[in-house]
Amino acid sequence: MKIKSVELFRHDLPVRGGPYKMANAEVWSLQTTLVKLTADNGLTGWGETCPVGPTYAEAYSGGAQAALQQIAPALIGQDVRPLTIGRLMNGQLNGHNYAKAAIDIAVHDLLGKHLGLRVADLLGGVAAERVPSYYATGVGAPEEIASIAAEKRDEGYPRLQIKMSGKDVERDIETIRRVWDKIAGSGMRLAVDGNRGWTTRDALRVSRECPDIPFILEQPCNRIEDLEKIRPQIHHGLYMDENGVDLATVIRAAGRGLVDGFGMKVTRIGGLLQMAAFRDICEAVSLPHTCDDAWGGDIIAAACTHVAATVKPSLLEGVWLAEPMIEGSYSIGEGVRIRDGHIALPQGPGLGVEPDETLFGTAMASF
Ligand code: 0XW
Ligand code: MG
Repeated sequence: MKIKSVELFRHDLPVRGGPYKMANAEVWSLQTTLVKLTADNGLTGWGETCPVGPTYAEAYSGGAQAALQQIAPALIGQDVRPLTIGRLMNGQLNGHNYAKAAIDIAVHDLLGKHLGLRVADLLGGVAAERVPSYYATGVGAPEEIASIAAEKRDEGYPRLQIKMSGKDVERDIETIRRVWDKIAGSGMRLAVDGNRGWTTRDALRVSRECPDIPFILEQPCNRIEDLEKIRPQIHHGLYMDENGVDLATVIRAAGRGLVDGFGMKVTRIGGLLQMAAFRDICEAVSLPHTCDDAWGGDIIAAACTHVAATVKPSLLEGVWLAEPMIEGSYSIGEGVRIRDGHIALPQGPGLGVEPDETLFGTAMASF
């Protein structure tokens, strides 16, 4: 089976009740980029990449679209094989993992459909048919975030991530305390996500002033050097998110004992093949991690859920989906949904979701 054509589409995903606020981003609507691969046997595979605005990571939708147009012509006539396509893409463009990931996801979808296998089976095999999700609040007033925490606890989410403003550390500490008052004893786990926003001074203060609250600190500061600086002085587990840009960085961070886990994004690491390697590295050194993306519709949601279903369950921190925060859906059928804080693995073959292509209009580019 060889790739016969590549089409790129753009589609807007409006934020329900927007904006969604993080320390370094405030977004009302996200433009997602979709890749459709058609094979010489008529089968199709879909991929997606959707940066959460231009300031969350070194990624933005215009960059994804330009990178995909640079790579796409070289795909025509190639065998549908994730590893060889990955190497081929590296030969066309240096870096730009988040764009390559959309092609990698589409290749997995197409190959799964061809072989009659779910993507999770292509990635090694299913460990769980239903995976835990977690809810991520935006930045907000302490009392507002505490009431969201209570609501999500009651909905059955096993984990909550709260976003810190990075601007007013006293208020951030108050938010943590109020949230913990609501969830302590419930079994719900807590991640405090700085999204790179705190100085090391403020991150140290948060940890020093909340020694009694068992949260993990996620990407509190901007750089790896900042994490190194606070690491020996904090009382909390430290997770890397935005700094985990590739496998080499993950290997260094894990090997040196810099972190206790990762928040990982399928597109940031370069797609499902890289994500499976990341999963195996984490399992080898017993580090827990999430399987998320920064944003995206049902194709991204399915990709995250399929890889999460293959993770050793004791190491899976959860799968974050943008689904509760997106107005509308582009899927035919129900798509991938969170129920009682958990997600059922889509039934295959491939990703197990089909987009309604008519919603995307004409392709922005075809090869
Ligand atoms: C909560 N997320 C998974 C979604 C937002 O894009 C940010 C991200 C994170 O953990 O930083
Ligand atoms: Mg994070």
